[in-house]
Amino acid sequence: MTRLREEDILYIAESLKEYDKQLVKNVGKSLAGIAAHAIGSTEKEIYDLHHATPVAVIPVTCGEGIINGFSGSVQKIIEYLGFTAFVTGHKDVGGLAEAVKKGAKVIFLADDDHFVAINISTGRVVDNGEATGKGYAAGLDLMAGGLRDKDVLLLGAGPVGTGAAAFMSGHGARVFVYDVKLGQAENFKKTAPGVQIVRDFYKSLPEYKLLFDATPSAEIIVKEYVREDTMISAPGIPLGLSRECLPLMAGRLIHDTLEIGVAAMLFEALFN
Ligand code: PYL
Repeated sequence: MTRLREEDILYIAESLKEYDKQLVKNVGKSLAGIAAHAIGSTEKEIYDLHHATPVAVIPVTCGEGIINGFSGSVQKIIEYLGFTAFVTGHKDVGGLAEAVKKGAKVIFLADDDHFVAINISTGRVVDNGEATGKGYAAGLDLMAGGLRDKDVLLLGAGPVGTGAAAFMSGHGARVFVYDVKLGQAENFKKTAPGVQIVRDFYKSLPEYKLLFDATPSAEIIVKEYVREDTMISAPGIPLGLSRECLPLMAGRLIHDTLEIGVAAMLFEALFN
């Protein structure tokens, strides 16, 4: 998992409204609508049932420590979705105690290896990787007008790819997975029924209109491999598209730093 830098996070809160407008224009639904689609629900159902659920975000100092702006950005995304959220004044164990004392029912916290949302009432634990995969797959489903009977090339057989494959296969897509570590793709196939393995990356890339980039590799997709109808859902950080591709992908690329993942985590943690 690529560790975010302060500069990756800096503008998230102030850009949320504009980013959401872009999602509605390009994908057809808002951040909340995409996250609700990821869990097979609707914004209305989630708000009707859970809008009063307080959420806490706990800064965690272990490992490489706090990323300035990380907890605050997670909190702002959750508030933007219409929920009450606060960052605990204390960190680590003190923050957990504070969150529970202040009545939080869902808590978000991240160390160097895991970013989770925990529903204290139900015991549900949601992993950022799988939730992000589902959220971005839901976005691709919406942007593509449905994935049923369509081929998707999934790049990256890790936790994000796992969540994505589950959603896409469940929505009728034929999922083809490539991973630079063939063994990882083979293990993935064992847990993801129906997924087929692709072995030659650059030979395969031009054959697919729908791409899902769940890799931490930068600039692996160059403009020679982008068709005028290519659609890419790209949770991977850094973005796997080369800069020269960006103008070619206007309106057909989904990519952000935390937004869709946090929204999908929250809705999955709330939903019983
Ligand atoms: C959750 C993000 C998404 C991509 N990479 C993941 C990452 O940067 N993980 C590290 C998060 C550390 C947070 C730090 C804090 O500020 O609480 N422990």
